[in-house]
This record gives sequence, structure tokens and C-alpha cells, in this order.
Amino acid sequence: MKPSNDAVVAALRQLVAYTKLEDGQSQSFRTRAYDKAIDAINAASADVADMSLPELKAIEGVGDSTARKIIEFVESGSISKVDRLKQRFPSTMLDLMKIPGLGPKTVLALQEHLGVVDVPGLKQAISDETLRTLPGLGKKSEEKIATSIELLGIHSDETRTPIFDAMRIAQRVINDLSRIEAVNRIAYAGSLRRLSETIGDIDILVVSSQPEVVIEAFTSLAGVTAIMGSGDTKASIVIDDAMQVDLRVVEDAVFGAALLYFTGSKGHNIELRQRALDRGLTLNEYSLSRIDDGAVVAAATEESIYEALGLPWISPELREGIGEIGTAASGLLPTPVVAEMLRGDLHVHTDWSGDGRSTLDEMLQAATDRGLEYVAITDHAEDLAMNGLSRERVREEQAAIDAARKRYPSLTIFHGAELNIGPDGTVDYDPDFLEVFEFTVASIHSHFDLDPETQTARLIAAVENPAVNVIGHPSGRKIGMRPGVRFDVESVARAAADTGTALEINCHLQRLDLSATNLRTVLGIEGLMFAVSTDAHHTSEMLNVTWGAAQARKAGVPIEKIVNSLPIREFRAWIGQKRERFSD
Ligand code: DGT
Ligand code: CA
Ligand code: CA
Ligand code: ZN
Repeated sequence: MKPSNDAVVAALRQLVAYTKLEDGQSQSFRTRAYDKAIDAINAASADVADMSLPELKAIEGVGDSTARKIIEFVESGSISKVDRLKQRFPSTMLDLMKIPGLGPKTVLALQEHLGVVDVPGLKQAISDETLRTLPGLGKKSEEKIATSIELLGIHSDETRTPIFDAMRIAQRVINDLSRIEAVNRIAYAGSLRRLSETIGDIDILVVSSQPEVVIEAFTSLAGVTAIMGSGDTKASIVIDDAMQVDLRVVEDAVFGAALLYFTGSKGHNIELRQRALDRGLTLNEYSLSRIDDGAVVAAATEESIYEALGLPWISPELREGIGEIGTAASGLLPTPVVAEMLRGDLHVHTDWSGDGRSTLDEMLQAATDRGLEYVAITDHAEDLAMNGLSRERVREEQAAIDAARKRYPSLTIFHGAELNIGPDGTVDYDPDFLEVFEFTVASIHSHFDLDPETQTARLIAAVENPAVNVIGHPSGRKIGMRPGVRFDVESVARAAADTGTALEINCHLQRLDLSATNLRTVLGIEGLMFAVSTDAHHTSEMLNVTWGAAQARKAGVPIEKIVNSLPIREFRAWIGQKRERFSD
């Protein structure tokens, strides 16, 4: 089967990871070239598998060497350079590179000097105190790495995958399978559909009248490294040596019942089944039926099943079996937040700061394409090493935004910044200069391991800064990579409510910050507002808004508490209120 763009991108990502090991550095001109090509292919609408070498090279961002590797992958199913490097470096070394404090150089040294190539080996080296003997490492870095492993809950028997990585694999499998004619309908279920932070395995549901064709295609997908089982209507594979994917093929008439069952959670299903029994009904993966005569009451859609149980449809993100069925039965679930309800994006980067990968115009065009009424351009501020804008560059960007306003008349553009919250809670520039900005986000980008009291005071100081409108990704966590700061979310949220400062719901799947748990903790605080923002560094990341909306649904955040759902006039008024409060 011809590989999809997603499959090509996955192969290039593997190439990047192995190239980092080969080079012994996390960035080089080669990895940057591959990264650029990945962005370009992600943005391409045509299938790269259909393109000739000259056509590939004509894509901006795709160079000759990358183009040749893509051709090689399309023709042979693999990239020989990657195959070669896989011989030298076991795939478990890629897991090691994800641990904070372990760059490619250290991971290489681990293999060379200690023969350590995986997490269990690393843990052994820590308990033997041999890790500290590596060149460039010492007792202190050994302790730091040990803490990282502990905080992240990385256990040798732990096989859960962060949702960011799992979603990418699931979307690729879905895109690849969708190309088969026998597939009438396809969806992911399980913990992925519930937006869990980590995923045990991916569950995919297909509607087809030719299950054998679907199973055959599934088990021969690009990237399959093991087939765990394969039957008439179900199969399990491992993809990229990384994740198990379970597939079930069902008939159209029972799709709703199957989707409901395989979405779970188990706790939600058990409660639903009890509710069915109380009504003389029985619920399983095929239908909701009457116990007495076996007649099917509902099966085709989730909505019809919930309805027959006297319930409104419950968003999958809420289905954790923690009281949502009772709330739904009393009619108290908020209207589910969807991306289309958001009129603005309040956290957007451009290539004016070092890590942005799209131009101002590209981002503004993407905002227009999303149908947004307003957008805040919030490039990094000067305290962020490498990426931050000097005062002079801030002025220049301000002029560029002024000029851009004429080109995007339907869009209100706020000239903003993403400020850095220092260890003491102060931010970049000085109070006078901060008045340049019409809007700001302030975020933690450093000093993650201060004690909770200090972190709480630090965040409250930022909240109370008159120039700060939103606290960006408040915990600073990266799921599976960095635990985030420890802080008292309730105190920070109260200060935010008191000052007219919003807390961000960061849409990026690596962040989802605030977490659902934190959101539920502060949801009841009167006057508290949230901002569902993408933090996009590339036009493609603007689509992440769907995950931010899903995160809001997961915690039951009502749309009235989301500040960027306000019409522009009311949003301006909200900004004005904080200014006024502090002006006297
Ligand atoms: P995971 O994979 O560990 O991240 O979590 P899930 O929720 O995706 O769990 P998984 O893949 O084992 O099963 C998918 C769904 O199938 C699960 O959420 C509910 C349903 N399911 C699986 N086993 C059972 C069971 O024994 N009883 C019930 N009621 N439902 C089950
Ligand atoms: Ca699962
Ligand atoms: Ca499963
Ligand atoms: Zn940002």
C-alpha cells in the first residue's frame, strides 16, 4: 500500500531521532533540514508518495537529500540509513533520550562506556553509582537524572505512552486505513478518545462489510513491527516498536454500541450497564436490548443508547465513572465546549522569536482561515535566552503588526508578548516598557524545581502584575517528559479571579495545562476565567484548538468561563477592567 504523508513523516521523525544519536548532538544542520521537511509535508495537501524527485524538491523546505530519502521510503518501505543506524542503536536508546538531562551525547556514552541501552540498565547504573563515572557527568547530574526518572514515573514495566505520541500514531493508522475502499467508517476509541494523559494501547473501530480485507491491510501497514493477534474481526499489532494498536471491525448497525463499549472507561460502562438493568435492559458491545424478549432498543448511535437510558449524550472525555452519569441524569452537565465556539486565540507565536516556524502573515492567514475574530501575537520576551525579542525588535514587530492590520481587515490583532515569570515572580522588560503591549501572557520557562510555597508566591506575583492578562501553561508540565512545578492551584486561581487574570488551558497535547484535575479543583471559584489557547509555533499547530476544547470538556468547564469565547467588544472590556483596576 502506498504510504500516506503521515507515514512518510513518521519515517522522517525516526530518521531525525537516529541522526541525533549518530551526530551525538540534539541539533545539527541535518536534523534541522529534516525538521523543515516534516513541517512542509505536514502542510502539504497532495500525497508526497505520488511525487517525483523534482516535484518533491519543488516543495519549499524539502532539500535534495531529504527528497531522495522520501523516494526511498515510498519505494522500499524503509530508509536504508535508518535501517543501518538501528543495527548500531537499539530503539530503547530513543526512550533514554526523552529523559530530561540525557542528551544524545550522554546516551551514546552510556552505550559506549557502560553498555547501557535502556531504562532498566540506566536505573541499575544509578543504583551502582556508575552513571557518575561517565565523562561530563558527576554525582549531581546522576542525582538529577534519578529524580527525573522517579518524578516521571518511568518504570521498566511501564508501557504507557504520552497522548501526544499516541495520537500521532493513531491518526496515521486511521489515515492509512481510510484509503482502503472496504473501510466505510473509522474512529478511535478507548483512553485516547477520553483524552487521557497517557495511553496504554490504541483502540480503533472500523465499520466494514469485508472485515478480512481490513484486517489484512491493518496487519500489513507501514511501520508494523509485530502482530500480536489476528482473527476474523479483530487484530492487534505493534507499530514502530512503540505501541500496541487494537482493531475491531463491526457492522454499521451496531457502530454506536461498539463505540460506546470500547470508549469506556470501564467504570462508566459498568454504571451504564447497571442503569440498563434497572430498566429491564441489557447493554453490551452489540446493543442495548430488552431482557425479556431480546428485542434491540438501540445500537446504531451512542446518542440513541444514552437516550433510551434517559440520559443526554455524554462527551467521551467525561466518561471516567466519577459521577458524570448522575450529573447528566440531573440535567446539570454544561453544554460541551467545541472549537467553533472560540472567537479568539490568545497565545500565538511567529518566526519573530527564534522558535516560531511560520511568518506573521502565515499565522494571521491561518487565524483568518479558522474564522477567528481576534488573535494575540505573543512572541517570546527578552529574558528567554536565544528566542526572546529585544526592545528594539518588539518595536519593529509592533510596526509589522500595524502594517498587517490593513491586510487582515476582518481580524482584530493584538500586539502582545509571552513574558517569562522569573523565580521571584517578576517579568521581562520594565513596567513602562510593558505598556507597549496591548495584551500579554506570562509563563514559567525556568526554575521548575523550587519548593511549592515559592512557586505559588511566584505565580501569584505574576497574576498581580497589572500588565499580565493570562498565565500561560500554568504548571509548565510536559506529559511524560517534565512533571511541572508544584504549586497551590487554588490560591493562584483565587488571585487570578480577584485581579481579572485568566488561567490558560494550553491546547498542545504535550501540555494540556491546566490539567483536568487542576481545572476541576478551581472550577467553582467565582469570577475565574480561562483562556483556551493554542500556543502555536507553526500554522499547523493552530488545529490543536480541538484538543484544548476537549480538555475543557473533560473538566466540565462551561463556555461562559472561557474568556476567548467572548465577542471582541466584551473581550476588550475584560482587558480594560484589569487595566482600570490597577490604574489608580
Ligand atoms: P488504556 O488502553 O489502558 O489507556 O485504557 P483503555 O480505557 O483504552 O482500556 P482498554 O484498551 O483495555 O479497553 C478499551 C475499552 O474497552 C475500555 O475503556 C472499556 C472497554 N473494556 C475493556 N475491557 C472491559 C471489561 O472487562 N469490561 C468492560 N465493561 N469494559 C471493558
Ligand atoms: Ca486502550
Ligand atoms: Ca485495548
Ligand atoms: Zn508560548
